[in-house]
Amino acid sequence: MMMDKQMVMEWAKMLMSYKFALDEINTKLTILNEELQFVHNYNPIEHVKTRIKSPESIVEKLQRKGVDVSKENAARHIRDIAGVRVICSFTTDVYRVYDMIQRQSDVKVIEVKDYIKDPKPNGYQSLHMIIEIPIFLSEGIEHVSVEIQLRTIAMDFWASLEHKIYYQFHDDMPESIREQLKETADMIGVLDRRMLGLKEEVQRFTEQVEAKQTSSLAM
Ligand code: 0O2
Repeated sequence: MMMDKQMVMEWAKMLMSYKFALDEINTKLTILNEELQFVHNYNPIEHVKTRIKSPESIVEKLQRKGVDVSKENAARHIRDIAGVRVICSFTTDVYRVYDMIQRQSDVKVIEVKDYIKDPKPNGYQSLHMIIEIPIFLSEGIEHVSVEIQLRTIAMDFWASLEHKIYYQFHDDMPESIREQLKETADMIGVLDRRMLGLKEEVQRFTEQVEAKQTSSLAM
């Protein structure tokens, strides 16, 4: 599709709004992480990645959906133009961060897909939320949608490898590779549960030691 100068300007302006929405989400996540670090000496977020979909992949996705290519249709039909990936250590952190985001009064949750509770048939696990947030521009408020993917480090490891393999084969993935990906995804689930169990055991141990120290000080 050829874009004239006016269209290029309009698309650039639209993408700028999505960039501002990502900036807002990034700030929200940084505040939560820093506050939790300060108050509880614990940060649930390992790291955050953001990306804006390129105009080429927006056009490709619109065409795949059989929708006319326009700025308005992009905003209406593609809800992951702005994407945020939040990587946490444990599944409990994933739900904790999810809960803290959805409770913020300027965040409107449009849709939630829990692929941790119900993984995709290929084994993919992540918690997806589509939200809408207001951004305050010179001429007024714009409500912008953002896709937030929350997952553990282990889930992220699996998903990045699977993504690369998928792009190599698309729908012609050899059955043995498909099976191994599913098996490794199941192993990721087991690993995440073991790591969480370990973390909880360490926590109980630390609490017991602290309780002993407090009672011996009181004597
Ligand atoms: P990219 O290149 O990461 O942006 P929709 O976006 O609503 O039209 P869908 O499939 O209903 O499509 O949405 P869903 O299930 O919420 O998935 C959206 C995004 O999640 C994908 O974006 C991927 O980033 C990720 N995802 C979903 N399924 C898989 C999977 O099986 N493996 C991996 N590695 N990632 C997955 P895009 O636009 O497809 O890709």
